[in-house]
Amino acid sequence: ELANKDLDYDVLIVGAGLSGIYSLLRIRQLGLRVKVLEAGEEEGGTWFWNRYPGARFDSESYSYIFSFSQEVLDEWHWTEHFSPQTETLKYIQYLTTKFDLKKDMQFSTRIQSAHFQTPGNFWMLTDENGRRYNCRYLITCMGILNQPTLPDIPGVSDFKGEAWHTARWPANGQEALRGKRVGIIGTGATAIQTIQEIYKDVGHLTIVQRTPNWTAPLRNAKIDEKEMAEIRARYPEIFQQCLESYSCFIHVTEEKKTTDYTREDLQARWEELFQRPGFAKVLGVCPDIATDREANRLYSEFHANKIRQRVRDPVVAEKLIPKNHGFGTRRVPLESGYYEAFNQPHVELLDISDDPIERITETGLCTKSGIERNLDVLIYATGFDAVTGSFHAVDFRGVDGVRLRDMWADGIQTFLGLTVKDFPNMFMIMGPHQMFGNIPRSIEYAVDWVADFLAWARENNVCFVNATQEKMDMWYRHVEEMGRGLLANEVDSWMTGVNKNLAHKQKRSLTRYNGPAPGYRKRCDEVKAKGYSDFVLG
Ligand code: NA7
Repeated sequence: ELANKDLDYDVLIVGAGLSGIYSLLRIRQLGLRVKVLEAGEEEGGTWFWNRYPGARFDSESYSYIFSFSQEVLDEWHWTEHFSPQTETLKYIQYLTTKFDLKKDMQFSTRIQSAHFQTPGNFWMLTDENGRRYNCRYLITCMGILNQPTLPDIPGVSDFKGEAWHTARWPANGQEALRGKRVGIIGTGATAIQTIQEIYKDVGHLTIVQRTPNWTAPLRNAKIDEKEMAEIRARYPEIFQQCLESYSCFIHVTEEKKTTDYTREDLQARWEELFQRPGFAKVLGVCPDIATDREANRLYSEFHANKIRQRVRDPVVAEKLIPKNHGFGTRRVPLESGYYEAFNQPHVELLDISDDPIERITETGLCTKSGIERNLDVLIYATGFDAVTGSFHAVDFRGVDGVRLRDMWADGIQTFLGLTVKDFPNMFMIMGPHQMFGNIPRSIEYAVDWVADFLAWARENNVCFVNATQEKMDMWYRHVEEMGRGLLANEVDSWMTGVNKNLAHKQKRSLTRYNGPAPGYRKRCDEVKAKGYSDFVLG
């Protein structure tokens, strides 16, 4: 057994996004020797990398941030109900300065491997320059959407114009688009936010859509000093509401069923929700929208009609209406003028659902049937190798050299979404099968849980913790059971582990915990209350 003092650090944290920042704060409070290793040149994670125009919260700013510090809540002024990326990044930088976090952060350090060492029971990390770091405990804070994927189409590297993925938006990006012939591939959450901004600047925009997405109005607004003071006074109430709700958002879900309403009452109710800002129209409806095909069909039709009312060309409108998945069965992004973009003469919808792109050429793209588009700039809004991608990008090896990639080859296995058997002393913040929903709320809970464990371990002279196969199997069954009946789990998306662009085969697998957040926390609290006896301790 190697003594703690012989190791470089007690705790290493990989990633300086919101998870890494809060982990660092909590671990530091325990008086442990800790360091954050971050691939980017600065802190911010998701909000550092995703700088495309229009990037912003879809959740109310004041509910989608940290609650742990009263001082921060008192000091910080959100200027918009749905914070743009620039403001969120400023908030993160303000936290880093306020708590003097940079002295324990090392940037431009991309971890390539993490190997658990026996004997000695410690982690050895190696960065891409070959530098090594060892520690007793490893906390992964790598984010759920941090490995951008390009489309698996021949010729991606042939294109001679400028091209980039939205998560790698260049500093001069918006300038480079001005007056140009631009193509954007993808119509997911990122694309929708991007399109509604860039169409105003470009000469011509071709929007390449393989699958339309449901989306609904965000209804953002500024927050002045007076309103911010009111919000500050309501913080306890806001966080309490988040704590009690299914996925930690402030919107209150109906208790009734869709069929409890008459058609007229339903329309009036939906119309009222539609006018509200944020996720009210996703989370404020009767919960059977998520499970009952007929309820979902009715609500989808309500939204389809909204699209028909906004898009002038009826042929384009029909193409923008999803036919193969219902409202809310994929993550519903919120928009501000997305549909109106399609009413502009210089904006074209290229529907490739029946006519896929055959290749990217030197000058643009070409579909199977021979449709060609010449482009100056090509934007890939093609999503991420989500949730497990950040783990696959690192060579994780546990006890006896077992690879995490192999462990998850037939489906994700974790205990509580926080630990994996044979990857001892490793904790995942926002790992797979963890509660996502309102991510900052989930981060705070997960980090507190891990910090509590570390404090307990020190008091009890424990320096080895390993999950068991039995508990992982139990958790897997529980995750599956919680996801049963949800229409979302029948649909291909990053929530169901589907990304057709990946070179490696990935089995379809639920990536997140689908049950209610209070239930998730109860289970994790119970493990703690039992003195962590579900784990092998040493
Ligand atoms: P998403 O939601 O995964 O969307 C990716 C989009 O790119 C989606 O419309 C895809 O179509 C499209 N795509 C991907 N590959 C291709 C190829 N090869 N050809 C054509 N179209 C393609 O990623 P986002 O970045 O928008 O959002 C991710 C999350 O970030 C989001 O849920 C928010 O929580 C924040 P498909 O639907 O696969 O047919």
